[in-house]
Amino acid sequence: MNRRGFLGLLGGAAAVTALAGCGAARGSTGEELASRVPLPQPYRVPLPVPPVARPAGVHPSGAELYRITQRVAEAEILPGVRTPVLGYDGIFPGPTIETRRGRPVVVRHRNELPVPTVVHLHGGHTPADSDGWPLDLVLPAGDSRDWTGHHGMTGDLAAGEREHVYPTDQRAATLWYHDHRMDFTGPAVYRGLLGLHVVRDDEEDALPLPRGDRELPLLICDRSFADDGSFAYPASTRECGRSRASRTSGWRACWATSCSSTGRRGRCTRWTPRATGCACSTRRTRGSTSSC
Ligand SMILES: [Cu+2]
Repeated sequence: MNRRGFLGLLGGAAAVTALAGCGAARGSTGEELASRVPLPQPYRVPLPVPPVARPAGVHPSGAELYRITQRVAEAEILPGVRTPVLGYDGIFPGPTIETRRGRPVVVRHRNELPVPTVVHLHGGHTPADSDGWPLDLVLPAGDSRDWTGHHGMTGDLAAGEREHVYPTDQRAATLWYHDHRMDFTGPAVYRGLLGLHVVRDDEEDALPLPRGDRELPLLICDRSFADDGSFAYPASTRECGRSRASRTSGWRACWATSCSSTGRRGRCTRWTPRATGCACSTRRTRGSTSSC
């Protein structure tokens, strides 16, 4: 297979490998999850190039300051089809951050999603407290629920926002930032929480590489679409248990129920809702259960 054929296969979004995470998949790993909406012919949709983020100002440390708001939005990935996404600044992929070796940047992320998030800069040489350890949750802004039930461990919780300090003391590289929350990295990235972060340096400048309009960031990922245009994530419908809707902007967080009190013969007498952290599109999840 030549390179064009390989890219066409990946870019066509027709075949998706089932991803691990969020419980057992309905099928099995490696099974094709075909889209339920018609897909465009290969090479008929212009390559979307995410905007380059502009600094919001200067951080008190002197570093360039960027602000990104994570929110629910709709994207037109397939022509004429609206797809709900969890997006950095509401877009998929998120804005590209351009940095230069030796110039630190600070990225302040605000979480306006209905679920906690964690941001990790993949490939970044990052201090631990900015690196996005999976339990260093940024809780949804204004959300007072207890999200600390994961794994009996609690990380460094932040309410609504967190600053990530990137010293940018590393060679030129194309990095990417993405959600990194314990147990939910797969579905959160699938739903849109990813973006590019480019580091440049003098060594790269000296190479005869394409520049300006001829330098295109290329990010290859596969997605399957449900018949209503939403992303179809290959996960069990049982994972979220009985969902007790907490509707936020057309999405809801899911709740699993666990038994907190048992009576005779071990029968459960009291079920306690526990937030699992899934975010489900309500368009797909009317009824008593939700997929995550
Ligand atoms: Cu990563």
